[in-house]
Amino acid sequence: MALIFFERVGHEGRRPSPFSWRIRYALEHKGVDFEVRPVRFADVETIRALTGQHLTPVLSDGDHVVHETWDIACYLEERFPSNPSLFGGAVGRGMARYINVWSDTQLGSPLRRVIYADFPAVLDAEDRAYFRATRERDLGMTLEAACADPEGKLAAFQQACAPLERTLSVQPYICGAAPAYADYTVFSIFQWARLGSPKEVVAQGSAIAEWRRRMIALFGNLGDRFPGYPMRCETRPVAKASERPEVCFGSNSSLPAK
Ligand SMILES: N[C@@H](CCC(=O)N[C@@H](CS)C(=O)NCC(=O)O)C(=O)O
Repeated sequence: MALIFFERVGHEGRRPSPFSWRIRYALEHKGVDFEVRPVRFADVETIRALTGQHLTPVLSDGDHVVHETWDIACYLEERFPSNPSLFGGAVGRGMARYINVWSDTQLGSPLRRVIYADFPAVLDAEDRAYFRATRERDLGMTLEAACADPEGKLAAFQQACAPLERTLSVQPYICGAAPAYADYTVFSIFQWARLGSPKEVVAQGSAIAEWRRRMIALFGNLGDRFPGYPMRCETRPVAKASERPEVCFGSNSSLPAK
């Protein structure tokens, strides 16, 4: 029986969640078959009924259901020991856990303040009010206030990326010669930025930019499998201003959704 992967789906099939991306890459790395069940925030009762909590992604394997991305990665590693390893042994697993925590706290937190005001546009229309209300409650301010001073917020994020830039300037992947789970975790943060905002957060020509390009291309261009940030029409040539809706909801990704 195939594994079932419950992941957050956004507007027109977009995949906006960084947590889902790291597990998608892990599933491909392991080379296992899986079926996808896309869920919106509004489908929370499906997730609660399965796991007793509200966060996605969730992996279901017959009677066994796992949530929390770190636990899902560990489950995959133990369930498929003969498939390519996500961690490369016990030491690698310990290091990957640290990188997981580092990327969520040290990269994810400053990135929120760069992309959050742009993010509702990639969600299903029914989910936008929920996203805004819960995130503004957590931030204690509006999404727009949290993202004020965009240059300063971007500089703070790029400062947090300094150890990554230094590492990737001397080796192709965080895990060394080939990518593994620590790469997938960190890449998921950059994928969140790339698909959740029109802003470019990576400096052109940087080692991070090259690594991100290699990561997108893995597993048959997995990073581009779903639509990108909706293109703003004002960036396209349009004959008459009166024919120009504010947002086109086209895609800036090269490949159609699957
Ligand atoms: N620590 C969790 C975080 C998962 C998480 O935050 N998931 C988001 C993805 S959109 C979610 O489901 N949020 C639900 C909500 O905010 O109600 C993990 O690694 O799995």
